[in-house]
Amino acid sequence: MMQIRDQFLKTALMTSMILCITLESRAAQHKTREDARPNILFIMSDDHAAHAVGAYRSRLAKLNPTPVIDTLAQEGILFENCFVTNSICTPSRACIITGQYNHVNGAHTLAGRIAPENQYLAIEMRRAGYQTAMIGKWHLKEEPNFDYYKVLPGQGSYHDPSFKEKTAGAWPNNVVQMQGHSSDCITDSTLAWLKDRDKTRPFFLMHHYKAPHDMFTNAPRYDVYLEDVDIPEPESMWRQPDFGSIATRGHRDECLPFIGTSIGRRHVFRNYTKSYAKDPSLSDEAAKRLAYQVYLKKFLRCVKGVDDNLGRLFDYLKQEGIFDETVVIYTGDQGFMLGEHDYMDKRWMYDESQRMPFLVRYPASIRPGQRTDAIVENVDFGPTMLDFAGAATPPYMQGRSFKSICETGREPPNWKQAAYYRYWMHMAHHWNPSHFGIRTKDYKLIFYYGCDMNGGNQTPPGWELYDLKEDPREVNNVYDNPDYAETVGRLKQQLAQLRRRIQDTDEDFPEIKQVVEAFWDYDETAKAKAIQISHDYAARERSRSTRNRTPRNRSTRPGRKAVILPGGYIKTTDSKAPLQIHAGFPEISRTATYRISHPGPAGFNPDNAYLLSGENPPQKPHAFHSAEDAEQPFIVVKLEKPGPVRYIRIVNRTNGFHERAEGLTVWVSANEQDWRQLWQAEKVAAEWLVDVGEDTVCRYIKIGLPRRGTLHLNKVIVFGK
Ligand SMILES: [Ca+2]
Repeated sequence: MMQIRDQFLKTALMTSMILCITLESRAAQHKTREDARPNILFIMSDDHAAHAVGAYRSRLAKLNPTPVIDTLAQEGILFENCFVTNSICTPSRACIITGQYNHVNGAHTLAGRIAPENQYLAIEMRRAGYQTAMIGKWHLKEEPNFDYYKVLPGQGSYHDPSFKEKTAGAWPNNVVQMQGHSSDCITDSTLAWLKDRDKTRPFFLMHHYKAPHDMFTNAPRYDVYLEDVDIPEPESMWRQPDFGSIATRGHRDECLPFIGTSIGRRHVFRNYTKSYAKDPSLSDEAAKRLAYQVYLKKFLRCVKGVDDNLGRLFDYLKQEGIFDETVVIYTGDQGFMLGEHDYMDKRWMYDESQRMPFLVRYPASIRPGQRTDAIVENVDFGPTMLDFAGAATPPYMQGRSFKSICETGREPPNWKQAAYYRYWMHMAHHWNPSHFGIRTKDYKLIFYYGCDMNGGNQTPPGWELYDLKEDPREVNNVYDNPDYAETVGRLKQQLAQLRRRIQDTDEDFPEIKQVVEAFWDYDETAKAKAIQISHDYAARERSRSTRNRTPRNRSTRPGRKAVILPGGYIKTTDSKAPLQIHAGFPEISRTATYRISHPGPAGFNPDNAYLLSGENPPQKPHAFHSAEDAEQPFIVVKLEKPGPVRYIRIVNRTNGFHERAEGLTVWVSANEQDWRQLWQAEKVAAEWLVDVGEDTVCRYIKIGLPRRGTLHLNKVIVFGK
């Protein structure tokens, strides 16, 4: 018995000793591994296209725009084929933080948002033992799920920006203000956080600039940068005989004036001569040249501010001795057209807009001076950074780590040979039709299905194929060339498979699905239908442009400057348009004034003054754009005197953009203090008629704009007595 007990004790002792040793060695191992893990610094700017990074050797490289960023390529690896899956801000950021494509993470458009519990990359990094921080432009609308954050609200301001800071109270009222240019302020904020961080643990830091997003404002020290320099022009701004298709040009080019924001005067509504080359005596060619020069210089001055600030940031990391212990990544949230094809802005699947700059420096495992043509997508960023942190890719992420490509320059077995692309915001803002497509190393196949999410506002569906080896500038669409028939067939098949694999099959968008199916094979019937859609679209837009240009309209617009009265009320622009009548009640809002809760460049421009006037807003198809991130956006209409109000007509733009009406509400008040809610929109519509009912005497009418998403109000008309 004693022997057995001794044996038991001995065994127990041995077991616990082994256990102790195991635990100890695990702890030691863990400590060593944790200490050895690199910091991860993910730097992203906004709209900084790869061809505006010197290391990408484009026509702009000779200007030496980014000497600091270029050192990452000299000392690390540069990705030549890194692609965004949806070339616009919020959707790209959503892909990065979730590791999922937009049809899965739900952020199809600028209105998208990612809830804290879905900010997987930050969550997984924290789980892996990293301290996490997000500083700068965020644009995912919900509170960042990081240990520390200091983020711009929405797009943020270039000058004296405010931020929401984790340590300054509860979201969303935790606002702090800084003085100076946003690129300087964001860098200062990151340096402050770095100095203050827990130095016993590795960090994962997302450092995001607002620059060089448009509505450019550079820091004053860059005012003279490139002043006397002639910025090289892209050849395709002038010459590209076989570029595009019926989808982007219309049948026999009839839609050229109505698709894609232009540099020159091509696009009747949206072109940059209107901002930067207004002199009507300039020839078309001179106006285009001038607008291009002005635009590019403004853009590059903001780029320079980013690059210089990164010099400051890298110097700090070197001083602290952690530059070599940090995986430093530089990227932009998407690419950007800089005059190529006479286009400006992102959204397109053409290379300049689809390609993201992507450079990584980590001398411990990445050899200097490498370049790779491996195809990687923004959904792969999260898995790659987690891999550097020693963490596995969670199963719900659709991307895959390319850490081994960074380290070896070679693609692992079964690495992707194609990138998927999809743009949803049909004809919004910059007049780009919705499309999807596939990009391999050799070819690009684009399908413009051309409708909004409800199948509306159709533009002509069409296909484009570019042979990238023969035609890297994408100026010869060879879709209809019989020599490429086999390639077209193969790529279509590959595209369909890819869509199935990543589950982008439009089950939630039956109207789109119908259009896709009808125009997939693009036989003679489909072609004829596309021509008819082209005629219809061109006629629609031609009539709109003629309306906007008639001398009658001009003469009835005496002043383009809105008059702002005390209390922030805006006097509407005078109008000679006849007053409207509804059900026997005349329009009584023409003499009213109004105020908006978020005045400023983003929420207010002189066009808004037409909201109550009976005139159509010039140039822009909407009078009021509810800021997508505003906390409480609303408009108050103040009638000239109190009186019975019977109907309110609210006109929405509904220009095909997937608008939302969730939260659109109308209240009335006699004194601007006690509000009575009258009505709430159930769904998006071109316009709403609110039946106020009888016996409603009021002076103030408040229209609360959607809290989620955006809505473009064109007009508010109040009928009463
Ligand atoms: Ca962007």
